[in-house]
Amino acid sequence: MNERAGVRSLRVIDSHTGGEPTRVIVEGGPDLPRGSDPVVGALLCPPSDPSCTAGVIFFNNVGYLGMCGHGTIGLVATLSYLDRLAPGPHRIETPVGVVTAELHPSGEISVANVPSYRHRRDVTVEVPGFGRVTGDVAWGGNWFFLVNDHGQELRLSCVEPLTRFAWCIRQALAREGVTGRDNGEIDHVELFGPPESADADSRNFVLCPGRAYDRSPCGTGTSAKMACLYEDGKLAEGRIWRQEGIVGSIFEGWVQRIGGLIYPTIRGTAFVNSDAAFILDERDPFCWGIRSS
Ligand code: PYC
Repeated sequence: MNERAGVRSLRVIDSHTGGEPTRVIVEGGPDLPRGSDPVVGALLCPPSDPSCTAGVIFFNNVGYLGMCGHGTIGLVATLSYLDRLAPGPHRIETPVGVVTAELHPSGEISVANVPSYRHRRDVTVEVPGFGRVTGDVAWGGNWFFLVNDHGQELRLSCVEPLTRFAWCIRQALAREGVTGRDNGEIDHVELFGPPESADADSRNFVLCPGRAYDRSPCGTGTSAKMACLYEDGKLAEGRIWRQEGIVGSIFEGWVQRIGGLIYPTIRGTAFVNSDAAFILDERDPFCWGIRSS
């Protein structure tokens, strides 16, 4: 709490993982923080499981995320910057389960994600203005609709039309009652195409729940993709999959099968790029952001 009456501050540390921003609230976090469109927030919480280094709730402008791959990489880079985390593996509690993040001597961070799987294959929806679109419903810590066949160009200069297209798909899924398991809302749409880099296996465009696009290759989306590839016999256990995102950054990933479940791991790098304090002045009517009615 700041010295001045009615004014409090919260400390945030920003990083980006392959271009996608993460803002970790390291001090002064409220119960339900305001969110941002492109920036994924990460509220640090004490873990309920004592074997975990930290608990975290990822959130954006419309709600919270089950898990966030790029955000977990950003969180680990932030905790390392604060000298709160040593190299090696760390269990991190998320709303959808415990993941294990490892800070490697190279500075890269890998995240062994929650089990991932395809829920429905080849689901076709009618997308007004675009026609019939077919994709798979898969879980990678969030629900995704994965589309290979779409006729769109996955270039950064096309993010406006890509956003419109993916948003129309999301609305069509909702209209036609297509959901994940237990009626889980499909709030991420992922389009795939050929990579630009000779080092990558695939390129993607991922639309996030608040209509922002993921600047990184999306850790949970890459997990969902790898689970589908494994189920199709197109990705062997332990084989590296290199997923390029829309800005050209790459996550490496692989899957392991344990006890009949598919566990994806993704690996990437995050850079801390600010260490700031927010001022929350109770006289400021917008100190918690602007709410739409
Ligand atoms: O990396 O899993 C991810 C993610 C989800 C939403 C934005 N990034």
